[in-house]
Amino acid sequence: MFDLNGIITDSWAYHSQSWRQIADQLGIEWSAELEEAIKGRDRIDSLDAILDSAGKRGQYTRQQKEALANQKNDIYQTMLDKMNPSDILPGILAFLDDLTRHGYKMIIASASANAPKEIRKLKLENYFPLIVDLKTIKHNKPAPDVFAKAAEMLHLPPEACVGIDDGIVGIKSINAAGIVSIGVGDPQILHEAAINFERTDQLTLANIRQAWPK
Ligand code: B16
Ligand code: MG
Repeated sequence: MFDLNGIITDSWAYHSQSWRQIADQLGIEWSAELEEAIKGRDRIDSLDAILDSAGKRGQYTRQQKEALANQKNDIYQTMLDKMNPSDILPGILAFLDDLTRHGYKMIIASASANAPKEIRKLKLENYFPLIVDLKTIKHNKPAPDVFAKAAEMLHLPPEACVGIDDGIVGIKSINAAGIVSIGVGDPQILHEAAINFERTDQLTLANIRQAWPK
């Protein structure tokens, strides 16, 4: 089970740039902590985290927040138009090919409503005919719903699955679903992951087998 942004492609950088523009517009200072806090969170939760960082959540009505979230998505969609297969992160295609050769089932478990469009842009539909539809779940990451739904769609029990994510909220979601978690990124930040790699090109079956929790 694959998270999308930060694992398959680097569109996390686009998300972060888009939110930064909104934060600037609202006069809210950007920080590394804020960036980490919103990584992998859905759109409204991300906006709430940005407003909370400046104690401003109460100053905005639901309609105003929806307008800001839509504005962020418009900025993001413009960046997305340029996305193409060269945006796939290092080692991912080789890993997907290896998993396919070994008969593993694969699915996208992303918090992003833009996931189907991104998979088409990256030309990865053949690997990922299955993408969790966010309309079918109640709570986004860090709740277990996205990964639990992914297991259901694969017709597998959670303990037969492995989830890969670059965000702490994603790792929490995988763990809460009873699935073995692989974090890709800073091991101090992703310390709740069962297995950790710093970069996507370290994602290989051999490395995973070697790091498998005893
Ligand atoms: P959208 P992932 C997440 O995708 C991103 O990491 C996060 O930054 C973004 O806010 C969220 O999707 C929602 O995205 O605004 O496109 O619906 O990492 O779960 O693949
Ligand atoms: Mg991610």
